[in-house]
Amino acid sequence: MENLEKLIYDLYKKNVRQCTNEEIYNALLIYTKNQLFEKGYQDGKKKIYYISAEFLIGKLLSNNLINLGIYDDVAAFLKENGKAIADIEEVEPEPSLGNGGLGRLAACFLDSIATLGLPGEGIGLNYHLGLFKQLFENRLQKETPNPWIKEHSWLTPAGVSYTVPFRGFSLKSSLYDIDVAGYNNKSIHLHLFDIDLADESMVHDGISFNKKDILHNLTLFLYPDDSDDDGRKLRIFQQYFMVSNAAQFILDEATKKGCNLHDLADYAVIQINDTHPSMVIPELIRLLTERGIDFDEAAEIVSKVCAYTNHTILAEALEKWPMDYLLDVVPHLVPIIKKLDEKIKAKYPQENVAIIDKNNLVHMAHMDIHYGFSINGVAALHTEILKTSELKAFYDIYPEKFNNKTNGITFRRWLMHCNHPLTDYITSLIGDEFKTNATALENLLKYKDDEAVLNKLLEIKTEAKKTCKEFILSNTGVEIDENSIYDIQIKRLHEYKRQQLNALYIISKYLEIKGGKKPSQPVTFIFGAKAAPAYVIAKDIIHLLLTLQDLIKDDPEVAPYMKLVMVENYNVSAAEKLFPACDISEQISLASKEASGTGNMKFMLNGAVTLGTMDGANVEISELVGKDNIYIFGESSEKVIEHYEKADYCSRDIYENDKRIKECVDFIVSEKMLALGHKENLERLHHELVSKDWFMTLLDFNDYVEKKDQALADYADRKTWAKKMLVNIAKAGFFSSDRTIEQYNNDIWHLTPAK
Ligand code: Z16
Repeated sequence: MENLEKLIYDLYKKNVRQCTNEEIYNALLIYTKNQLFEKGYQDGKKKIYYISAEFLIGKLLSNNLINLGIYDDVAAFLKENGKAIADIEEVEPEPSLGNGGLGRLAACFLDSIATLGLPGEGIGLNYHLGLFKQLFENRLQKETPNPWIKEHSWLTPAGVSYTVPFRGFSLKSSLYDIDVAGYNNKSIHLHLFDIDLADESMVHDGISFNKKDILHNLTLFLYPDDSDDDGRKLRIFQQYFMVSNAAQFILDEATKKGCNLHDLADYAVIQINDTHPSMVIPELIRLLTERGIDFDEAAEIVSKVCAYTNHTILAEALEKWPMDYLLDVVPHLVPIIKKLDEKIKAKYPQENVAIIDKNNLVHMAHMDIHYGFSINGVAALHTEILKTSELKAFYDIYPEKFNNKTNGITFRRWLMHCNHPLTDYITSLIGDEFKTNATALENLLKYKDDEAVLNKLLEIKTEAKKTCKEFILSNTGVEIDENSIYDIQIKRLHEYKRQQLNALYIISKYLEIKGGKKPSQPVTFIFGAKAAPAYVIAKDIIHLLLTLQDLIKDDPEVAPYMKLVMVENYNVSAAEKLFPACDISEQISLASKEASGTGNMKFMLNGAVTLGTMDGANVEISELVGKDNIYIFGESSEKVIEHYEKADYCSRDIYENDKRIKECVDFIVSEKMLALGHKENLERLHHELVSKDWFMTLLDFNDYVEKKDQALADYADRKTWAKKMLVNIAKAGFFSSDRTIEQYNNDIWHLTPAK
């Protein structure tokens, strides 16, 4: 640590003790970037280019120190000098370059690609103001910009620039790189393309800005509001800017290594993350034909390079661009897309597999499937649903292209970084093999009846709950009880994820307590969620939660038995404080709707027990831990799909025929609630639940209450509960993103690891 000490002195002419946390952070940033540079980068003939509109990387300092193997030394050095690394971490701004699961998955994947020594790169956009920062005002979500690029940051200008043509003008790009350290291995790059003229000063009134001023707004925000035409078009501008830069970059790199373009597939494989980067297909074809390759061969080459990952079956998330928009933004791609479509129509005349449909909409996923060599879903159930229902017509044509890659999470961030006490304890029991071979966690199973071990796990959990309590106090102003059960639902706010089901349960408990039935153990219900700015009902659900939070907190009859807290601006940093503290993990999406989920894995790894539906990766979790170590409820995905096919679900019938359900739903618009909350929001939500309830909340309510009551009751038997915790941790190894990436490499990418 002498060179760190020297660097700090050179920078500030002070010793560590006299420096502010900001100064130490900046010095550590420079120091860490140097270390990463010195360690070097992975390279190889063939590379994976993971193109994604989102990389939700979180703060990087601690993670980089861990992966460089110097975290303990740096922490000890700071401590000797009267500083705490946790306080230094607070200085780092969190980039919000993603919405949720998909963006965080991309970040976990980069960590695993680097750790496994695979030559690869991430390619995306450098959004200056990120997604948005969530504020609560008047018990409503308010959006504000999240500027994260300070004078010193993890970005390094790469000195690379391309010209990207749009209709009537072109834009010059600049590339910025972020190093992603492998654990005990070299680094890879995250390449973020930007424009030089991005003008943050054009943002006013929260996050509104002139959506037509592309020259200045292109990289300001991630996914601006897509509820109006300008917003949707801006998204096409962003997507094309991203993939044109990516395509030019990839061809450049390959050519430099001796590729003659005919053999591009020996140099590059592109993973298309959801349909956001799909225009890379026609763009690569355009560039190849410009370089003298004929159209049919270009299409064939690209089909050997591109692979597509599907992350959802929700219709509104499957992109279909109106041809007019494409003509308006990227007219030079239109003849290419039309030719690709004609080739398909000649072979497969059925309407449901066309790229361009009869309404002149371009189906991006269809283009990916026809002109890519692999399509994968992100959990076993999800891939099955793709094959048998959502994309059945394609599976019938190309069964060999379909494969499953169940998602994973990096244990470096989601255990070693966010939960040092648990990591150290596991290491003391089974050594540190699990850090590079996650399935070694199963060695913990031999302690499942060891009372000392079980007690220690409970002790570690209680400590984590105390730490989390401090975070919650500073974030929400609410003091929670560390001896209560922590029941947590943290994820984007969406009706299919059913935060409203959780809210209805809380209402039912509230009414029980008011009726004199006191629970034996206090419970804290914790939420964290951002809603899309234009998603009205999602914002109404936030309002319901914030109103309930105050109603309960200020009711002396109820407050001793339960609390509800909603964390403001839920993000990766907040997540790191919440996962270690959780007892009950809420994974309650309507079966068939959550492609995988990854929060479910983070909770399990940190010793929480899942309360969930048979959806996404919950299915695989339940198979691994067995029925004694998970609480499953709700209608099956087959039945749910059948309800949609027959259109026979009627929430009003349930509401009118079940007294308890009616009482809970009506409580949303009760006098007590209306006295605190806004009539418009609460009535709209009530109406939605009674007359539509598209995601079948009421259908699963009774089963949910039963299983949740059971879980809360079981918690009292501390030893049996601790055993459930241990089994969950021990079985989490399968969900390491190292396993996922190894499967991507074996089945799709075929790269040679550097190690
Ligand atoms: C997203 O986060 C996901 C899917 C999608 O189409 C778009 C976005 Cl921004 C999520 C899925 O909802 C989730 O189930 C999955 O675990 C995650 O992607 C990663 O695959």
